[in-house]
Amino acid sequence: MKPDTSGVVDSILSKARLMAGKAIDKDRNEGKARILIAGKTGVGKSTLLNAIFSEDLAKVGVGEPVTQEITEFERDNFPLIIADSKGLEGEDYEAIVEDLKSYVEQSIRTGDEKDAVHFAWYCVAGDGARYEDGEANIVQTLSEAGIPVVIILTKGRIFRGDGFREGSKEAELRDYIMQKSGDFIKGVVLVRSESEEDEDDDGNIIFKKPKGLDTLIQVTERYLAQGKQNAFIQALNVRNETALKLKEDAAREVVNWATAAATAAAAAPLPGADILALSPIQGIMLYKIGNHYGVNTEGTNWTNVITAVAAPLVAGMVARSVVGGLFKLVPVGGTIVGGIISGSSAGVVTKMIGESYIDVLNSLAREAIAKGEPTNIAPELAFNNLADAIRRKKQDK
Ligand SMILES: Nc1nc2c(ncn2[C@@H]2O[C@H](COP(=O)(O)OP(=O)(O)OP(=O)(O)O)[C@@H](O)[C@H]2O)c(=O)[nH]1
Ligand SMILES: [Mg+2]
Repeated sequence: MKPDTSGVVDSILSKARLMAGKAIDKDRNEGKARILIAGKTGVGKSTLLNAIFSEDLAKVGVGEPVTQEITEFERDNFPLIIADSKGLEGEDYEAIVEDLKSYVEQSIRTGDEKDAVHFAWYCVAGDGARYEDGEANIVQTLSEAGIPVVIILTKGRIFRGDGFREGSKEAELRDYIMQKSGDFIKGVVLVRSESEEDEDDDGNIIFKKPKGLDTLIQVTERYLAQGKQNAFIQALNVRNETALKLKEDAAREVVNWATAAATAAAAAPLPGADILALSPIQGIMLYKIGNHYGVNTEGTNWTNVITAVAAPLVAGMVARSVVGGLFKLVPVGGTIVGGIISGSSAGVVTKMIGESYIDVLNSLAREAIAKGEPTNIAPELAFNNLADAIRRKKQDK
């Protein structure tokens, strides 16, 4: 007779559910990040947003005019709100400044974190345009409202590496801006948001790749309000190396959380525990990691996914074990002995699943980028590759 472990499994299951629930609550409370983007018409705001974020919010999002000049774009299940300040053309800066003032004051007045503006990108055309006093006024207004501001020189032509080339027109404009607004900004970043056709010295057509976006992502992440970095990182598309790196780091934090949670949930050494008891934690882990890489997992049955993914980790007769609701774990990294699952081996299994998932998503993202394909990853593809990766890892052992 096998010992009846159902009570133990139930207890792990309820602990795992509790921990998964807490992780979701934390996300909810941290909420969305709101970025205000402003600058004259045609300066390249929409193009920049498309180059950086994984959703074309201005196209797919619901735009709600919140003041005369400002429209907010938002979408369900997307952690970013873009406040797009339109109509900065013409000479009527006073009205615009007043409008921006009342917008940011309104968001401060409610005192509600969800109404706050967390960052502002002020765009100036880098291709020879000027930086006007009215614009400096806007920047100062935003800064005095406590919003971190970065000035972006768009349509940059002359770069050195990912930044300015000293002596260039762009560098001159930067120096002028620093002199005017240096006290109110976190920096001036030069970007080229879309690749540009040019001619080399022999008249051959060459393409200059987008530039400066990695620097912009770094600066923004660094100065973004506490607790909002995760939302920002999640909203980035994977095309920029910096974004991919930040996503990987954030995903590793998720794995560390889940590893600790699984270890704690299965605190006592157990005679053969059900890995499915940990599926709430592992499901949340995969869900949160996937969010960073644009895997749309709405409606996913996580227990099924975890069952499929963990199958290679389960000894021998998978079908019987699944039917019985009990998994006998095989040794992973030598830590699971004789079907006993301790807290630490629950952690080892969880960590292995999480790290494999990060590897899988990183390579899917890189493949899509190399082929110039859209980088949203289909969940079936992600889960199949994850199951394959785990099977391969197990064979290597
Ligand atoms: N060469 C080059 N062209 C750019 C760049 N960014 C934007 N453009 C072009 O500039 C034009 C205007 O870009 P948008 O992104 O629509 O400008 P916007 O600021 O959103 O304009 P409004 O929404 O009207 O305020 C488009 O034709 C873009 O293709 C860039 O980095 N380099
Ligand atoms: Mg636009």
